[in-house]
Amino acid sequence: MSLLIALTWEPKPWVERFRKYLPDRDIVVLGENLDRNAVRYVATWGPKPGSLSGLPKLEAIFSLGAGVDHLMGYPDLPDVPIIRVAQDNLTNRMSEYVVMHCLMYLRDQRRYDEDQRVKRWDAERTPPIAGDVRVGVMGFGVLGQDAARKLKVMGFDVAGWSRTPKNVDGFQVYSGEEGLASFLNRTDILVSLIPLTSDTAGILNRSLFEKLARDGALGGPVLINAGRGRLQVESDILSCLDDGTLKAATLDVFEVEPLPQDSPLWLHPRVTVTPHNAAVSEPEATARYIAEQIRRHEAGEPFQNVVDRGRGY
Ligand code: NDP
Ligand code: OXD
Repeated sequence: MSLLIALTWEPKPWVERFRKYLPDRDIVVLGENLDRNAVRYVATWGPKPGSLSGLPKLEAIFSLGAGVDHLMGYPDLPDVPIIRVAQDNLTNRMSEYVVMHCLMYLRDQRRYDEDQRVKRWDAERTPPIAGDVRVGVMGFGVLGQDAARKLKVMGFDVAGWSRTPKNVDGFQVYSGEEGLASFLNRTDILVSLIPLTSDTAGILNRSLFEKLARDGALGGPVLINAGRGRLQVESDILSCLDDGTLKAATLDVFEVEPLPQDSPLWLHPRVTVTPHNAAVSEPEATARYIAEQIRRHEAGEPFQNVVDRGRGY
């Protein structure tokens, strides 16, 4: 029985790691001589249309990332459980990214970078402390809650927003449409960690930015989007930066990736661009996690982190 790797990335590191953690299985890559009847599991990211069909013994599909929007619109998606990545290696990377960018805004680091470039010694400014800054984490799941806990250790005043109501020790969690305006109204730094679904596409738009707090210690609201690019309306981000509705933005994800060369986001003085690598799926940790899910399944235990197809995440 085999595990099929269906990827748009270089498969070699994945093949090596899956062979290490599943030594008794055939690890096959799509495109190689493939016995479709032998495939029991698929590990995939952005599979080409048709590549997941005609696998009669398939028992599960593993997304190689935390997000599954790359699978949700997939034609003829086999009716087997879809399991997403939720493990510490990826979660810690995301929290590092979120905490770092919140601290950069707190301490106005981009401005000091510029001062250094022009050899300007400006010791007059006193930045706020973290406790003066309200961070709103939009999407209070695995990644959002871990980032929130680590932001709180730094002293930030953190709240969350999720689809359904939840009690999370130490945090005020707003939920649903009815909680959104109050959540935004108390937010100086908006951190987006929600999945891309039919409900969330385009949610990061002018109308939402206009509801962010205008009385904060940073002198204007800031957006950090490390969720998905199609959550954001880039023309709205640009116009909101121009008219002061937003003070700055850190974007790891974009409507079109790689970010096109002619995008004004690249050179905008108040935009920080990173190449969708806030939290990469590292092959070693991800293969270990998937091997453990297969072990659980074959021992009669339930898979963990199964995607709800109805919700789309
Ligand atoms: P989870 O499923 O654990 O959490 C998702 C959260 O979003 C939940 O709190 C959920 O609410 C909330 N949510 C979903 N839909 C809505 C909605 N319509 N309104 C309000 N809240 C909503 O996912 P993860 O935390 O593991 O990952 C989040 C996303 O991060 C991924 O889907 C992916 O897109 C992105 N990501 C980006 C990476 C990068 O490198 N840039 C790396 C990894 C992930 P509820 O709790 O009620 O279900
Ligand atoms: C993910 C990602 O969803 O890397 O894991 O974007």
